[in-house]
Amino acid sequence: MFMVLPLVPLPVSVTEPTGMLSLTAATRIIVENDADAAASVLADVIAERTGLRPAVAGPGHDAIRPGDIVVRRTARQGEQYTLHVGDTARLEGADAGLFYAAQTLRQLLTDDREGWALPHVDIEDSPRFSYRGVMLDVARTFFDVDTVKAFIDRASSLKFNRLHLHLSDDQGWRLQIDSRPLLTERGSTAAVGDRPGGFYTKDDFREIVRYAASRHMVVVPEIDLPGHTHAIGLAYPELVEAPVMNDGLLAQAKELGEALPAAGEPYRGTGVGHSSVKIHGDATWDFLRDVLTELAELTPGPFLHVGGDECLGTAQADFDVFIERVTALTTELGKTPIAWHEAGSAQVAEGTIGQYWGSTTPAGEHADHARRFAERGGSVIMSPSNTAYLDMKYDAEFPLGLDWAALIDLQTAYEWEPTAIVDALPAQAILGVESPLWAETIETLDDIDQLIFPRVAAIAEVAWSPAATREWTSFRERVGGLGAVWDAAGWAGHRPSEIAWS
Ligand code: TNX
Repeated sequence: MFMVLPLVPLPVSVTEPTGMLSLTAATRIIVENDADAAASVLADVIAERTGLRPAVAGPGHDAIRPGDIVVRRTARQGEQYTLHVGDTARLEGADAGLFYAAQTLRQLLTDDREGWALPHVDIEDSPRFSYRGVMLDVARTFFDVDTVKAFIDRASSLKFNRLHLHLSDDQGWRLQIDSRPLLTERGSTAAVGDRPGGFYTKDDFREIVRYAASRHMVVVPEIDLPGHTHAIGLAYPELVEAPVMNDGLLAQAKELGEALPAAGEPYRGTGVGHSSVKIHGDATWDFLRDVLTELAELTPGPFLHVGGDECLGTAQADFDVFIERVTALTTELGKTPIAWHEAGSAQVAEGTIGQYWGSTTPAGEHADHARRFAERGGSVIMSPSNTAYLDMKYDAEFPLGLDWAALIDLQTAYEWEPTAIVDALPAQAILGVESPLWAETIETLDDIDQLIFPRVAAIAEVAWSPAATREWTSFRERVGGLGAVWDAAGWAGHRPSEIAWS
């Protein structure tokens, strides 16, 4: 008689519901052992969905009563949690685990004829992969701090724990750097088309980092190098090569119907691969040391992403020299470098993480490049562009998005297995999964929602849930039940008609 519980990502174990716990005006949240942060998240999500705001009772509270929700911080490690719902509800875990328990409870809230309730269940849960990322391209479109926070809210509700920010590209440089003030003064003014430019001050960036941390997301900042660097040239022309022109790039410009990038002028097109910093110049390396030092200081998380993609006019030997040196520099600054998989052609610094963005059927040298990171003691994040790219269209008619990698409907976003893409890459060398949202075709938070919902939920399950339990027919029922959760949060997005939405 019970509906399928709309839990996404599917927890490791969930018992069959046996009864209901009613939520009433008397429902309290009891906080034990400094679980205040999770308790307040829980109060917020319950109020958002039900209109009932439970009182929060801390140390010295009176006896626990039936109907209370107990949030208890335990010595358990990391992201695992348990959630019991019977006469009372009980959430247990460390800080991140409790946050995830609250997100799971949010999905369990149900409005039956008698009012709001939670089904009696026992849930034990922990993630499959430690790296569960989403990426936002703030270079092609500059998204303000509030929009980034909104993106964090959406991703963290599905238990993503990494926020990769693509902070620089040909169209714009988006982060204040004190030692190189012209980067933002001259390099941040443009974006794609007639969109406004913009950049984050250091305080803006710290605020994003703080907010992300409060939702258990680690910020992974990316400075894309050595290509995607036209905006650097607006500020410091001596550091960059003249725009590259070859047959491939000419054909690309023709297909896009766009003008070619011109030295010293902002680039507002969507082409890729024309630009590079001067790989052998000392001035370039002084610049990179200064920029990456400031970025490392601003970034509490362990990762710095140094790009490495689509250097279509750069000689292989020069590219390899650059990657070897920039990953070594990043390591020297105390951070773990991440680079797009092309960087696997080079002797990356030991421990460098590769981000694979090829197809689920690797072409050319893509698989070799991905394996290289594991051979060098690193690991790989899987972002296959034909299943995990949130900027691809759902279908040919969809008004937003690109289609160069694939059309990605919800089932396509769901039915892929991160360990089955690159042959002979050991399963333990797969650090996790990331879903990038490139911003050539999107301008607003509503556009973001259109492309991420519901596919981001499919990716969340790929990243979190045990492989053996993943099943499309189960997912499609459960995700449909999330429509009401997203509506209550004000997250619109796309609701494909093949799903029965609540
Ligand atoms: C490829 S995938 C890019 C980006 C574009 C994206 C658009 C990758 C590492 N680079 O420069 O924005 O396609 O889908």
